[in-house]
Amino acid sequence: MTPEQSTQHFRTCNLCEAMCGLVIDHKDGHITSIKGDPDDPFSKGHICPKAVALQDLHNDPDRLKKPLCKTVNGWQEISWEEAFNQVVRRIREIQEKYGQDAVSLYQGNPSVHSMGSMFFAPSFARVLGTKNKYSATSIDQLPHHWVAQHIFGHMMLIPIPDIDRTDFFLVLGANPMVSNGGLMTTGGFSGRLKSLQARGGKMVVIDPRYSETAAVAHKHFFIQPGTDALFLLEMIRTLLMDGLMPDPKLHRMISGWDQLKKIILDQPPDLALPTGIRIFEIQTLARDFASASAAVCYGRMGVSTQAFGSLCQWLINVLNILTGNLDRAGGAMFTRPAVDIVKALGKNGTQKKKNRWHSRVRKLGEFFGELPVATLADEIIAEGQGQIKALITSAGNPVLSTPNGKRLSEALGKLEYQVAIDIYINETTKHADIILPPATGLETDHYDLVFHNFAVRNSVKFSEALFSPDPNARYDWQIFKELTKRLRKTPLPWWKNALEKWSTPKRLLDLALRLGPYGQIGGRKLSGLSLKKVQKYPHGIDLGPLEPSLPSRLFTRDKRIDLMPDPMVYELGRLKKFRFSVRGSKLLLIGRRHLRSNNSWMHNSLLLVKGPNRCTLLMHPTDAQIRGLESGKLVKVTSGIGIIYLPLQISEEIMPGVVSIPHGWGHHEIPLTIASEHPGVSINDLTDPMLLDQVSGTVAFSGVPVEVI
Ligand SMILES: Nc1nc2c(c(=O)[nH]1)N[C@H]1C(S)=C(S)[C@@H](COP(=O)(O)OP(=O)(O)OC[C@H]3O[C@@H](n4cnc5c(=O)[nH]c(N)nc54)[C@H](O)[C@@H]3O)O[C@H]1N2
Ligand SMILES: Nc1nc2c(c(=O)[nH]1)N[C@H]1C(S)=C(S)[C@@H](COP(=O)(O)OP(=O)(O)OC[C@H]3O[C@@H](n4cnc5c(=O)[nH]c(N)nc54)[C@H](O)[C@@H]3O)O[C@H]1N2
Ligand code: SF4
Ligand SMILES: [Mo]
Repeated sequence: MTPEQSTQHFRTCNLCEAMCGLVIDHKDGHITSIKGDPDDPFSKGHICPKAVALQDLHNDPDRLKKPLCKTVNGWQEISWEEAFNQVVRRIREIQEKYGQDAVSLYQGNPSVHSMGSMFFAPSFARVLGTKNKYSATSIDQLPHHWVAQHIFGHMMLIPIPDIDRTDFFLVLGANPMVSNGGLMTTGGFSGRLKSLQARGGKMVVIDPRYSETAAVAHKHFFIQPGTDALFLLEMIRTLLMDGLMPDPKLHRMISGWDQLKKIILDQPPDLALPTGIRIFEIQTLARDFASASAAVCYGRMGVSTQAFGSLCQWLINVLNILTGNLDRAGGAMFTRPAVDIVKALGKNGTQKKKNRWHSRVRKLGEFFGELPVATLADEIIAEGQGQIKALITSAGNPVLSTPNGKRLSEALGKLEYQVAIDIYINETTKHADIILPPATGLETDHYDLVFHNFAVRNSVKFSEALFSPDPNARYDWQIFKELTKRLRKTPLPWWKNALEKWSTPKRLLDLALRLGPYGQIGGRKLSGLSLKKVQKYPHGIDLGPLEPSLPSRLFTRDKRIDLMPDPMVYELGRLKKFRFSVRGSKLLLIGRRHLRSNNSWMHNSLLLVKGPNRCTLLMHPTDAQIRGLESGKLVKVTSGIGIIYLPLQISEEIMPGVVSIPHGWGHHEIPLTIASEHPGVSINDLTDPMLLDQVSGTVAFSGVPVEVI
């Protein structure tokens, strides 16, 4: 295609954490192709099918463009002015009648992929002033934050695997060949893995399923769901028995070593039996890991969202630290992004006083102002002082994404008022009284404020909006800004008012880049970064590999890494009891992600849902045979929470005793044309809100006991 016929647009895909660069050809407002951008220095041409579906999202006739209000005659379009007036009036009424905390807020995953939401939602949350704040964090990466806060002193100081330089990549409970990495922004995991293998490096995968990542690994071990802490403890115990001492450079930077050594050496030698992996295999793996010239252990959803999520993430860090692999090339390293959230948050990323408040019903502790979403339904249902009467969801679908979603769906019916800031009428937003739909996707300027902080290489890129939104549309940030202004009780001082008027995502980003570590104001170089400068590089700018940064980057008071936080002692005790718990005849349920799904919300694209039904129960042939079950037939799956029916898929890729169902399905009674033709069922009608990683309050999705007939 010649340039006269078509125009090219370069941007970063905002759908998952991978930050892939895209080349979009378009003509007269129509997209003619979406491909990976080979000139993007970070992702080097990588793309997945979801990015191609960005055009379906853009053109989707079911996507909302104007505020909708629920009336006795069904949904009716209203003006933004009416919508803002209504929301502000109702929120005020409810807070005046029942108190500030009666209004709750839930922020979902796409919030973090939106620069506008990242800049403007926090002020909105502040004016709401509610203690009932929830997000997808407590069904996802919360254990990483918990551990980062406790050992490095800052909840965002999370080390990232330097996969471009490692020789030994040990992966627990992650499937980056499909997910493209979580808290490891890779922009093309498969290419990076090929380079790792080409230089003689190894990847070893620990997973109850022979996943797409296991299939390309040097070695894969099946593990009993929820037993990773025992596996990690045995790795560390082996190395300590061998006389491993912390690297001298790191020794000066750690505290708690003696206590850690004692507690781990006190563990019994048959500790790891429940994992199902032979102990000598774990010991060999530990020695291989420790003797590699650079090694890194990495664990994601499968180890975070289990009953010992924080313990696992702590042990992963301990293993990396003790083997000298923290803060060195090829190990686990901290990033130096152009907008550095760790620095920007500063002391606000450090919570001195823990659990400043608790949830009313289950007494679960807050963490950085948020309560665990596993208890949102309880807070809506249980009557009494402090009960939630109104809910605002923004970019979230908790009915499909949180445990016992069915109960939450029923609870939403009890609310006096529900607002959804969302682009679709879906399983959660259909219960709302009003929906405020933002302009999104290709209509937005994009900068990954969060994911550059978790990327395997430092880089910077800004993407302009490709299409202008409908003239009447509002962006998320405009919605938040307007609601914040109208809800504020006391007027701002003149200068704050002026600042608020001046602020737009672009202006704030420019300021953040200038103040950042490569910036014109804060940086070393006078010719440093500003938005204008970044805009001159539509493919992005490479800022180099990750660099050692300790101890200066630590936020602990004594500038040491706290190897042995107190709650972990308690968790080790709890783990001991768990080892002896009897599992009985139940199967253990785990999840699974597919390349053509994006949590719950991209199933209205035909490109992504066509082909055989993916929402199946995966079961090992032996388990199917024992139960007399046949592939393709509907089976009944029962947990302590609920019952669902779905087709059976028999495969040796899942270990005996374990079954798997993908999440994000269950599109019933919603007006999304394509999604409702491919409904599937929701795994979260089986998962249990009472099963938590107790220290952080994160949901244990992995290892839910179920029966199948
Ligand atoms: N059983 C089980 N449950 C899980 C998981 C699992 O592995 N197993 N994974 C968990 C994880 S990791 C996550 S992150 C959560 C996700 O859980 P949620 O964040 O609650 O849900 P999503 O499916 O991401 O839904 C995103 C919503 O945002 C809307 N949206 C999309 N773009 C925009 C936008 O630009 N602005 C606004 N305002 N809205 C937008 C979509 O329409 C959709 O309603 O699910 C979790 N749930
Ligand atoms: N295509 C696609 N990509 C995505 C998403 C998506 O929905 N679709 N979602 C994005 C989001 S929000 C996130 S948070 C990331 C998540 O990224 P990942 O964590 O890489 O994704 P998962 O597929 O959930 O991987 C979890 C793995 O853990 C295994 N597992 C389950 N239980 C256990 C256990 O007890 N122990 C061990 N060792 N393993 C276990 C599962 O079999 C699975 O292979 O992916 C992101 N990328
Ligand atoms: S891997 Fe993620 S960022 Fe890359 S193209 Fe796919 S959805 Fe977009
Ligand atoms: Mo996630």
